[in-house]
Amino acid sequence: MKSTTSYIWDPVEKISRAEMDRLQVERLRNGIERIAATVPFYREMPARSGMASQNINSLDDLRRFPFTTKSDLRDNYPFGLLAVPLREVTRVHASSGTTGKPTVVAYTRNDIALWTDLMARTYAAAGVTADDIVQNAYGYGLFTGGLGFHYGAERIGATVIPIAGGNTKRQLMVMSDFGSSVLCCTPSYSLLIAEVAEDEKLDLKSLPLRVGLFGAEPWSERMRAETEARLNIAAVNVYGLSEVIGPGVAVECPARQGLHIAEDHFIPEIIDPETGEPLPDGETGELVLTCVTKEALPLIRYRTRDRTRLIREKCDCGRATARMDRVVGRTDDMLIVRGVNVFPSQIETVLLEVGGIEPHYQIVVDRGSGLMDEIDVLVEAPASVNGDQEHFIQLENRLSYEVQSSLGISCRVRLVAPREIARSEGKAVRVVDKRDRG
Ligand code: DLL
Repeated sequence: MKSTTSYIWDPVEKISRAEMDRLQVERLRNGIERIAATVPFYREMPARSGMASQNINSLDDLRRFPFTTKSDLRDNYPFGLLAVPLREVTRVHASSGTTGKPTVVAYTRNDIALWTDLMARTYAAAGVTADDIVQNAYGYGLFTGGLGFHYGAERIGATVIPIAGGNTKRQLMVMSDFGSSVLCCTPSYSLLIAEVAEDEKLDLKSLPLRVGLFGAEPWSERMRAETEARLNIAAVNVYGLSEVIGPGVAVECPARQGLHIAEDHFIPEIIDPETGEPLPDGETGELVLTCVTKEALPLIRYRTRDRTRLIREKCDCGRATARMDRVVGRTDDMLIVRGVNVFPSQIETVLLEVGGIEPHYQIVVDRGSGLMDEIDVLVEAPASVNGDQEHFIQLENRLSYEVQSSLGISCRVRLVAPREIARSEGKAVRVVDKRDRG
């Protein structure tokens, strides 16, 4: 792994807990007042919760407000939750949902400036400077990844290559001819880039590439090790979601003890996804975020559906902001197989821990002949094992055993030939659930 020199972009990241609490309460009070005055959906909220903005004196008061969910956004599609007239909106983005219409999000000029600044913080935490050449392979368009990383790179003065995702051979040509030092894309796409580089006999280690800013999908610590080894870079975890702003909500510092949340703009809580009750710091549950400064689409207690935990101990890097642990999955990604909760990330960790495989896998759930749920994990064997039947079977048995022990239910790991699992240029599809399709 190459080293990077991380720095702090905005002094607000270092303010004391007490100062941050004060800032949050003040911003929350103003934010609630503005939202209640401008968004019909939220107008009734203070009355419903018995909580007028003047009475907000501590962060605990936030807990009295109801949650906002993805279906609230869907019900108010496309512009029903805006807190400003449409003529003040300078940009919209959207995230594609699994069900029909996308979720639309909007930004005023100030929101774009804020987002750009948060992305500058992100690059700074990853040690990216004006001397860097940033190859931005996130998708440009309605997805927030492309333009979010683009504006942030310009803000810190780096040279940005807006190459977008896909056309992997061209990515490699540009990387080597332009001398890109930073790669921005999903973690799964970075592995495809590494794979194509191997095919093309391009030695990534001979290139100036030194850091990757990866996010937009869950990835395990093991996957990070794999990525860092294959690309010979430091791989930094970046978190965000369109509804809240896009990438830039939280980023890792070199201490790698969680991702620092931009708490001066987004107030984090962790709740029990079943009961909605707040969980104490350190416990894993669903992350809920409240936007206190955004103008166009400020959401109160938005349920992200991402499972993580909050860490508030002081960090060695000098930032005083709360951190969230790496996302272990989404509450709606959780598979319930024969009554047991199964997280794809759990399977990923076991597979890569056993090792001796390619880091490409897919989890297939189906109803078996007895109508019992069955779970198959397809994982690619490296080319070296492919002809060696004995080794192949041994490895398969070992992987099945380890995954079963970790999940606590029977399941089959099946090794498949190299390249058999579809590659992704954006977010990888890790789970195929065939149970609902008749
Ligand atoms: O994925 C924003 C983004 C772009 C983040 C580029 C980082 C880098 P959406 O398409 O709305 O926005 O998807 C948001 O992706 O709720 C998480 O489930 C997942 N996600 C995002 N970052 C991470 C991460 C963008 N670092 C959803 N680790 C979120 C795990 C992540 N999951």
